[in-house]
Amino acid sequence: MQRLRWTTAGESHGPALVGVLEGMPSGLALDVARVDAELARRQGGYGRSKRQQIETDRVELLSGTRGGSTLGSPIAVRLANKDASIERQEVPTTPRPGHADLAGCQKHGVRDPRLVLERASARETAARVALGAIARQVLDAFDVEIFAHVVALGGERARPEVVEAAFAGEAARRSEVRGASAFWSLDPEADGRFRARVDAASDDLDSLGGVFEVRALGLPPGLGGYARPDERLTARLGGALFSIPAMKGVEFGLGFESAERPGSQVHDGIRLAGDEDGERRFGRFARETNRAGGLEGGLTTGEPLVVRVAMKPIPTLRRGAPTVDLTTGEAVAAQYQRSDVTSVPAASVVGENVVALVLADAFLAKFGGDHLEDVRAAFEAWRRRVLSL
Ligand code: EPS
Repeated sequence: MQRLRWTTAGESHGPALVGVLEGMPSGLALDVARVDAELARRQGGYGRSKRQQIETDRVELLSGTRGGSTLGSPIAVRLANKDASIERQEVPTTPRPGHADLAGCQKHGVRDPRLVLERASARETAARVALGAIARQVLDAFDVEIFAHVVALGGERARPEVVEAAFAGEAARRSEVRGASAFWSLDPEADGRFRARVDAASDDLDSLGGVFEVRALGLPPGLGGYARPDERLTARLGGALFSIPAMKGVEFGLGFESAERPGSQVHDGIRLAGDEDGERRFGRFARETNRAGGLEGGLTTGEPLVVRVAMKPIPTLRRGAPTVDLTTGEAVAAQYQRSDVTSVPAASVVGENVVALVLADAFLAKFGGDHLEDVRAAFEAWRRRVLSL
């Protein structure tokens, strides 16, 4: 059962983006600076376009709070576009391969891709980040950490042992390492290689994709559901991640590699854990490994959620991609105004916050109540019962 509902509206060069989040409990003291920090991270990363120098995304809360705390009513947010030039934008008659331009024009029977691209633009993801950064504050109250980082860019990869070491360490430290990275990665050495790839692609008037990973630590087991197909967290997270523009692949844990191994090398052995495993395991059962990426049967296992997402290169190419002019039928190069060389770092921030929306929803579906204290009481009651099993 879904507890949270969210929607966004707004065009890339319209007056503003807006978002609405319904179903949050009352009594949650909202940290607005935390929302703005996520918006700033989304605007960052090496290889982004000049648009990000124009915008300073800040959330304006329109409803759902009083005195800084949630009321339990719908939370509406607004993000002003400084580049609100929608009426002055020229009509681009050359649809970009890889963008929604052509299929969108065919869908509506129009020859002006601007009627499509204004909404298909990934600018919309700013509103989703704002909603996710609000929703995740419920999970903050239960010490759930959701952390995304870039693991590959333009064919270069972060070193897995460096990434694992960062996750074995303190949360504050990994946040610091990522904060110092121009790519929101955990591997400073890889950043040098990423930068070289972006510079080369920029010189070639080209664009680059990559892979980011989202992990969620401290989730209780049993979130999600198996009774109805649409409760399965694997499906819900996959759907949410694929709803971010330009995402081409999502894998949990071992992902595609699990199709190549025998079962004995895929499934995570169950063991009884000692008390030293501490609070984060919520129970005595633990796993030898986490190849499943924290999900079995559409439910969280209590191990970290690990999901990787592949992003294709941005379709707007400075060199111009082959296309056809919609008005003349002439073979031409798609026009270029401005674009990112890569936005994988930004996409990782979007991924982190849409995962937060889905996980906050799953958490509230299990433990939800009207007030945050009701959520806490339900959670504690469940924890006492399950811990004593
Ligand atoms: C984006 C703002 C847009 C695009 C980008 C995302 O800015 P503009 O079109 O004004 O330069 O750069 O859009 C896309 C990647 C896309 O797919 O359309 C932003 O704020 O993220």
